[in-house]
Order: sequence, then C-alpha cells, then structure tokens
Amino acid sequence: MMDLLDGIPHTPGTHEPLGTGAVLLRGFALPFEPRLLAALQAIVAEAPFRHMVTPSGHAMSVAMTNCGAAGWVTDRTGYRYDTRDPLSGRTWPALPEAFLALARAAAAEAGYEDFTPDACLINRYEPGARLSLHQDRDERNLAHPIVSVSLGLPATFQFGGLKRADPVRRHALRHGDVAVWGGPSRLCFHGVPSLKDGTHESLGRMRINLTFRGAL
Ligand code: MD3
Ligand code: FE
Repeated sequence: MMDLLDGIPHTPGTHEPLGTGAVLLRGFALPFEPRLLAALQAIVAEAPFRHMVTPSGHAMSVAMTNCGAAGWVTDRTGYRYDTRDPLSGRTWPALPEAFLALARAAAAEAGYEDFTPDACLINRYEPGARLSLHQDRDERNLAHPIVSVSLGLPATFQFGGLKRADPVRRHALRHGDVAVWGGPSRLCFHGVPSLKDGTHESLGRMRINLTFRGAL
C-alpha cells in the first residue's frame, strides 16, 4: 500500500529496525484507536494540555500533559518527574487500561517482556510545533524501554547517536505507528522538526504522541 503523502511505503504490520534495540511497528496502535482517543479525552478533562516552560524560560511549542503514577514536568527550576500535576496540585490521572495494554503488547512484540510503564507523557503538536534534539535521561531506570505511539498528522522523526553531533536518520511517523526504544538506543539523541500543516481525519490539525516510560 503506497502512502501518497511522501511516496514511502506504509504497510501496517511491518517491523522496521531503527537501531540496536529499537524497532518501528507500523500501524500497531490502529486496533486501539477508539479506546485511546476516548481515554485521552478523559485525561485532558482532568489534566489539560499546557505549554511548559524550560529552565531557560522559554515556553515549549509542544503542549504536554501526563497520566500515570508520575509525570514529566519542566519549569524554571528544571526537569523532573512529579507525582502531582503542578497546575492542579492533584495526582495525574491513572494510566488507562487501553494505554497499558498497548504499551505492554508493543514492548513484548519488540522483545521486551514484562514492561510495566509508570509514566506516560502526552505531547500535542500543532502545525509549527517542534521538539529540538534531546536525550531522555530523567527516568530512574534506564533499563526500561520507551514505547512511543503516534496519532494524527504525520511527522518527521530525527534519530541520532549517543553524541549530539552524531548524524541523524529521518523516519516518517504516521497515525498508528508505535516505536520501541531500548538497549543501546535508549539514550540516543532524537527530535521532531516543525510539524507541517494538514488535517487528519480523526484528530484534525494536530499530532499526538504518547511516550510510555518506567520513570520511578
Ligand atoms: C528514542 N517525543 O517525548 S517519540 C519525548 O514524537 C519525545 O513527541 C517525540 O522525544 C515525539 O521525549 C519522539 C519517539 C522517541 C521517544 C523517546 C525516545 C524516541 C526515543 C527515547 C530514546 C530514544
Ligand atoms: Fe524524547
């Protein structure tokens, strides 16, 4: 099946190796879509998307929220995992059953048995939003993989090496794609350049990314 969007074949059900310990499962989240979107609505009603501020004082172009026992937050004092939403002072919404089922199934499919995430960072990209090249290293147990789920508008994903200056490869991430990052890939630099405008049939003018982590 050819995707007319960029001419790159997009075949649900295929596994594309991304690096050592990392694999892209095309379309793996598609059977979960209705449950994921319903659960997401309930989360956002309790813990709305917000543009967090980095330690340098800049508001991020990506809007974020969390669910699970801990959530990733940033403010002027730094980055951290917090059991409470700083906007409400309440604990984050629980990880919905469908989120947990998808994360565990994807991790197992990639060879990581018994992954039980305790944190899910939810990113919302509108056209123009971007995430500059970074490493995810605020999690206490880096032996756990990260499972990422892409929904809505397609994005380009940049995947580099262990040093910021290492060359990056680009991959298209589309609605329903799930990637699992573990082993030596866990600390690789990665980013998402400015989201191109468009309209997705179920999510409209946005891209949502869920990342499941073992943070605590
Ligand atoms: C590779 N999110 O939330 S998902 C992030 O599309 C983040 O919103 C991006 O980077 C997004 O931190 C990329 C893919 C991803 C996530 C975490 C990784 C790739 C990763 C951690 C290590 C290596
Ligand atoms: Fe990241």
